[in-house]
Amino acid sequence: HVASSGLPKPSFTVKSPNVSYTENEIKSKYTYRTTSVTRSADGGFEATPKETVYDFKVERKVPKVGMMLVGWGGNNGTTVTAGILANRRGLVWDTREGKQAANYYGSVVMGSTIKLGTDAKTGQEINIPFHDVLPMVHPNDLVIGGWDISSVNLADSMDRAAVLEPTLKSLVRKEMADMKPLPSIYYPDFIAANQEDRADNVVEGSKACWAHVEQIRKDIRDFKAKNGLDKVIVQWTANTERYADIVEGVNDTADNLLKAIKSGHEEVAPSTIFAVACILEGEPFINGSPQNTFVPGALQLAEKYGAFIGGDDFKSGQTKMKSALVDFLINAGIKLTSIASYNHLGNNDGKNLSSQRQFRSKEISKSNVVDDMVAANTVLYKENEHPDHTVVIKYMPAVGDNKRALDEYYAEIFMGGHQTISIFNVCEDSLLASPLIIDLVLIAEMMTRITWRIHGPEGPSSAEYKGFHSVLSILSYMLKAPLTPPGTPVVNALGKQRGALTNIFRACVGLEPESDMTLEHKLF
Ligand code: NAI
Ligand code: DG6
Repeated sequence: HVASSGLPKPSFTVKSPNVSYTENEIKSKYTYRTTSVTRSADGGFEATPKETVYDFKVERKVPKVGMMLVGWGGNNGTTVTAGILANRRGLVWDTREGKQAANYYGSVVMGSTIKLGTDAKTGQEINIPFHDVLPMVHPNDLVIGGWDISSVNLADSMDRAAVLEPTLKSLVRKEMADMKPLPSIYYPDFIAANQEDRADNVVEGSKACWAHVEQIRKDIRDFKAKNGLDKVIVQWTANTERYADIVEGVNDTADNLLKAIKSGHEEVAPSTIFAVACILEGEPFINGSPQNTFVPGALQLAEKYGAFIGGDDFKSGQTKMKSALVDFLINAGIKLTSIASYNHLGNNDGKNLSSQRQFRSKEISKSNVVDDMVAANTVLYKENEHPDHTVVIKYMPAVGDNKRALDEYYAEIFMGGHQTISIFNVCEDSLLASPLIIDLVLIAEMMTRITWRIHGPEGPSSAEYKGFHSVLSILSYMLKAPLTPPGTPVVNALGKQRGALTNIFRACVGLEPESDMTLEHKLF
């Protein structure tokens, strides 16, 4: 839908004195209602409803956006690229099950809907595509590029990944063969030694230096200029790195981190070099792997520059299931007592994770994902009580990208009984991760066009609007170990994460959060 102004035509408009549309902006005055709780002298709680009024402003012009992937030649990088090309060209290919058309299944933005409201005549729900709530970029329009330590072109690396059907690959091969990853930053100590034979496309130097930051900044600028882009979102989908040690005077503050890079300190990871380059360049950077790319100094730097960052580690199959199932069990009043999570996979990610230090990064991100749900239920769990939780990953080359995840959830039910849930989940790793890569880009980009200010009783608090906090915790739904602004809670529960995402988008067009009360169907 394109309006006469050339801007995308909204699929709905909000009729409210609090919402206004101009050619370039949607403005809303939104009352955020929360409950403030204090402890009273008798040990009880006192709950006070609280209201804060915000003005939100959304830029309507959809920019031309580039998506640059670090690890472009990997399984995720090649799969998401081929998927976007196939969608852009509306491809249909033969499979042994019949014809298959390109789609964006698995993307919240492209594949799910949001309830807009209730039909005034019939009382039935009206749902609209998530993508239509705000003026978002369409993934078909993304210009794709990136870096890899392997020089193999995208067509050949798509073959190496062994994810897509040959019939689809043949349709995108020509275009992908022309795509060649830029040389990348390679510090061998950070990824598994078994990756060394891929590293034939590297920028000179095997430890941090300022020239590396400059090189990445230049790559981003050149990519923008060459493709006439308004902005670029950079995403780390390269190998999982080991954790960087947090060392006082090295990576604990923004200034120290910059100094450490300049002096060639060995505790700076390639992913942190990319993060710093993006922060200084003012382009959003998202970490799709589990390592601690965002050392305290990098976080501080992002805040200082007001640059958007998000992470860590795509939440695709096993963990997504866990963050939905555990949310259900604990909210059902069932006392989960243990989770045993095992998986084996045979792709290059699995090979890299067969090395202990890289596995440890993944083990951490996979292990903390139920903490918030457990802590919230003070009826079932005492303070500091947790279900047992173990995470095992094994490399099994034969199964390739088709990860097998086996989970056993063991729980205590009524009167000392037990419920055991066993799940066998075949997670086609890169096909589950690719739509998340797209969602992260689209949502992060959208967040660069939303600004806010307080609207007090006397009117707006300032003439200026400002952006959201640099740490985009709104991306949590797609991530296993969501990064949040320092000192703020981490939410892993899938339902809550989706609620935050959809309700913030609704607020930007002046709509109330979706409460699911449906009183209109209960009180008449
Ligand atoms: P992959 O091993 O197929 O691809 C990684 C690519 O990164 C390789 O092509 C490698 O050459 C490249 N690389 C390594 N170090 C680099 C550097 N410093 N700069 C540029 N390129 C570099 O792995 P895959 O399956 O694509 O996964 C990518 C990352 O995403 C891994 O860290 C994985 O743990 C993470 N992840 C994957 C999920 C999935 O479901 N596929 C879900 C959650 C996280
Ligand atoms: C094995 O766990 C390898 C990992 O890289 C995962 O495939 C990836 O992190 C996805 O994990 P999950 O738990 O979201 O399926």
